[in-house]
Amino acid sequence: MAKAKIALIGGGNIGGTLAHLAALKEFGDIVIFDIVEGLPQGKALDLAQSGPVEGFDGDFKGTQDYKDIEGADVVIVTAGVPRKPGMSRDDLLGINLKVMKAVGEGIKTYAPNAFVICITNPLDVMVWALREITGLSHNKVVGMAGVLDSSRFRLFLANEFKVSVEDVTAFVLGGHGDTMVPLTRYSTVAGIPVPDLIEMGWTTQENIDGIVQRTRDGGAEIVKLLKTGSAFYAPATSAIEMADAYLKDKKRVLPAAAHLTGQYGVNDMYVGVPVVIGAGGVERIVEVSLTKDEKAMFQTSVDAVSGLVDAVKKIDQSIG
Ligand code: A3D
Repeated sequence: MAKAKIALIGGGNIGGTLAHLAALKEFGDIVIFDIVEGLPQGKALDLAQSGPVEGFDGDFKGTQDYKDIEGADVVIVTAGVPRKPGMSRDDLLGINLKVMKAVGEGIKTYAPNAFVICITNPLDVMVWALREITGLSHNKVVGMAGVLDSSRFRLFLANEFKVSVEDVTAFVLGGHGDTMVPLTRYSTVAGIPVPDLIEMGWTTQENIDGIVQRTRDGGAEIVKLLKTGSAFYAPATSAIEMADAYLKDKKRVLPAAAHLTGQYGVNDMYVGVPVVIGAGGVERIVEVSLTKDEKAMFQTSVDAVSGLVDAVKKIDQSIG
């Protein structure tokens, strides 16, 4: 059976970590594309040299030529610029849009059958633009943010309850930004919803409000500490979970920035919602009922994404 081919567009902090994780999981052959000469080649060679110790085989290639991504089964896009302290994700719009144009053309030409996972910020609008540029079907282009945001939420809840992160599930809706909507009602410890845990005296509403806010600010907290870039371990592992669901047709239910066609009252936009990921890409959108307050928070988040989509259409009239 032919091995799968994974193309990583962008070989920086997240791209390098993605390559390492994909190799350890033996996903298949790995191509790292980056515009900085030598960088992807160096990382690919270094990675190949860890194979004999770890026991993985495969082809690892660094490149500046899109032809090398030809026939990729999965493409994960991190190309672009990350945030510096004081910057919002939206400040990256203009510069990363130009990057998406180049990347999108490359994917359209050489990997039109791939499952494409976008990580570049500002996420919800970049994945929308990337889909427009590639012309791929909407179910094959998805954005990674929800797995990361809910992983942060799970960690903070596990710490609060002093239980294993494995027993905490969390639910995050909306755009990847300060307006994201962590939903406590659908977040649980071993199936017990957070509001019940408050009633049981495990925590207080005040502590949960603090955790929700910390989740919303999760990326900024790390940018402030690192000073020269943004989070990369957790973002990479989150995208790998999505790629794994696709490659193994696992039908995982994961939060992701997916293209909505009326669900949650949203049309032709990418916003974070629960989806089912399997061999068909995004196979289903899971639409849960929301309370009036949750709907209002979700709408604020959708409006923020919609404003960025309009800005993109203004910057580049060939998109959208
Ligand atoms: P970084 O380490 O700077 O890597 C980005 C790489 O992209 C660099 O090696 C660049 O040389 C390369 N690059 C720039 N332009 C191009 C191009 N036209 N074609 C190919 N490669 C190019 O950043 P990073 O890996 O830390 O972050 C990458 C992106 O992910 C940024 O936009 C971050 O804001 C974003 N990010 C998103 C999340 C989400 O949860 C959505 C989390 C963390 C970071």
